[in-house]
Amino acid sequence: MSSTSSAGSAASTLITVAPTGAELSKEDFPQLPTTLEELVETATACEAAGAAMIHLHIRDTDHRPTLDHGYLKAAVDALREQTSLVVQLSTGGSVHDPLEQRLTVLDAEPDSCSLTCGTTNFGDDVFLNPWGFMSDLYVQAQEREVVPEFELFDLGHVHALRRLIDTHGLPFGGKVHVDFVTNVPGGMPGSPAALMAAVQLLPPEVTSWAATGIGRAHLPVMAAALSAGGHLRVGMEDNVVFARGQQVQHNRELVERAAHLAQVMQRPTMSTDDARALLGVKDRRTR
Ligand code: KMH
Ligand code: ZN
Repeated sequence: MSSTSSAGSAASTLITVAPTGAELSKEDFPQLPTTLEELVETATACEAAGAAMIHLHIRDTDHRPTLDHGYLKAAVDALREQTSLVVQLSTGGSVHDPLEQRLTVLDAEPDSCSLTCGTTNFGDDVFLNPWGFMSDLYVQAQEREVVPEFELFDLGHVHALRRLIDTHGLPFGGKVHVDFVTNVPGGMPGSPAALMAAVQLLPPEVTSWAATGIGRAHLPVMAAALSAGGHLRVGMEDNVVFARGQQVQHNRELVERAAHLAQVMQRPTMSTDDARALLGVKDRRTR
C-alpha cells in the first residue's frame, strides 16, 4: 500500500485500551469499569494481556462521566503507581461537557490527551470540536509537554490535522500519532475501504496511526489496520459485543484477542517502553 505518510508499516503493534467511555451506563453494563478500584484492576489485567496505553474517561461515585480534577488526578496517579501504561486522558469527555472544562483535563498531567480534529454528528447528538477549541488544546498540550493523540472521525478531520500542524508546528515530543475512530453514526464508515482512503491522505508528518471500529466494525477495522501497518484501539468504550450473542465481560478479553491477532500477523504487541518511544511521551512514571 502506498501512502503519503511516513508512518510506514510497524514491526510491532501498539494496543490501546479504552475501557469505559462516557456513553454506557453502569446500570446497563455492570461489568463496565467505573470505580477507581475497577479501573486499576482493568488496567493491570489489560497491560498483562498486551496493552501499552490506556484511554481514560473517568466516572464519579454515581458512575456518571465527570471531568472533575480530583477524580482525574486520582486516576492518573493510581495508574502511574500500579501500571506502566501510557496514560491518556480523554478531552472529548461526553457530548454534554462544556469546551472550557474539557481544556482543564490537562491539569491532571496525563502523558497523552485525545484531540478530536473536528465537530461530528454523534448518533443523535453533536460532538463539538470547533477550530478555536482544537487550537487552544493543541497549544496548551505543547506547553504542558503532553502528547496529543489526534482522533479522526472523518476525512475532513485529516485535513484539519494538516491545518493544526501548519499553524502550530509539531506537538510536544515531535511525533504525530493519530487514531481513526470509525463507524460512529455521523462519521466515516467502519470499512477497510474508508480506512484506507483516510490513511492515504495522512500528512507526511504523521509517524504512526491506529484505528478502532465502533460496534460491528470492530473486527473488520482491526484486521484492516493490522494488515496495513496500523496500531489498534480496543475496549468497551467502542464495542461491547465479543461475538454474536456474547457480551464482553471484561476489557481484557478484547485486548487478548487483539494481541493474538497481532501475533498471528507477525506484529506482536509493543512494550510500554516502545510505546513511549513511538509516541514521544515524557517519562512521568513513578514506579
Ligand atoms: N465521548 C465522545 C463524545 C475522546 O475521548 O476524545 C468523545 C470521545 C472522544 O470519546
Ligand atoms: Zn474517548
